Amino acid sequence: MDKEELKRRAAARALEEVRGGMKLGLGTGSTAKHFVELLGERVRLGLEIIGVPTSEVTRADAERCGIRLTSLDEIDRLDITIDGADEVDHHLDLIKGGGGALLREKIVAAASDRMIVIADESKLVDTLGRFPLPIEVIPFGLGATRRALQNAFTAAGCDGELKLRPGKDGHAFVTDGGHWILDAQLGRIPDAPRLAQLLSVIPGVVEHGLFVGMASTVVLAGADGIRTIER
Ligand code: ABF
Repeated sequence: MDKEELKRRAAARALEEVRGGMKLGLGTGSTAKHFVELLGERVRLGLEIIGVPTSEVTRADAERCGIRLTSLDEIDRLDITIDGADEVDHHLDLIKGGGGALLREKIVAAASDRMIVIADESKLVDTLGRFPLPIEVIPFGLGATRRALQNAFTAAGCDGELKLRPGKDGHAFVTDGGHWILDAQLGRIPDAPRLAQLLSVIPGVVEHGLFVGMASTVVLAGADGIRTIER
């Protein structure tokens, strides 16, 4: 089956959890985009919800779909965030940020009572790390930040190259927050919670793409049907 169809099915399953009056975090990426489109169809049929987008791309998509939007300055908590992922392991820990929106995605997910991750089944892995781990950094002092990151990798039992994510015109990719992204090619992250802790305390690291203990449900769509894993 076509991968886009699988992503749309996972999105449709997550939509079943949405009720009128809910406040929703709206994820970023191609799978989350399917969710926003399906949600927009329900909104046009009268469903009343309000959303907080996790990126400027999602903001534009949601507005186009007629979804009412707000911000975390206007409301305290969200009922559910629905978002994609680059990798999911069996503990429901995630690598996110391939789309460059990890900072807002993590802020929105942390403000949500539940986080539902939607993906096609190819995203499920035994051990995180084959997908390069995105790390959002401040441009100032990049060399020092890189060295601190390498020390953190060693302390967490992994090793790998750091590549500055390229953007357009030969410049660095710039996130919605005005930062850069280093992609860490680790291959294997034996202890994701430990690495997450070590990365979080490095000055110069704004946020990293390890989402540990945040997802409450993962909806995986495969050729044989949909599988839901709950925390
Ligand atoms: C966002 O989109 C990101 O955190 C993740 O990088 C990406 C997944 O994209 P897709 O759904 O297109 O595979 O959720």
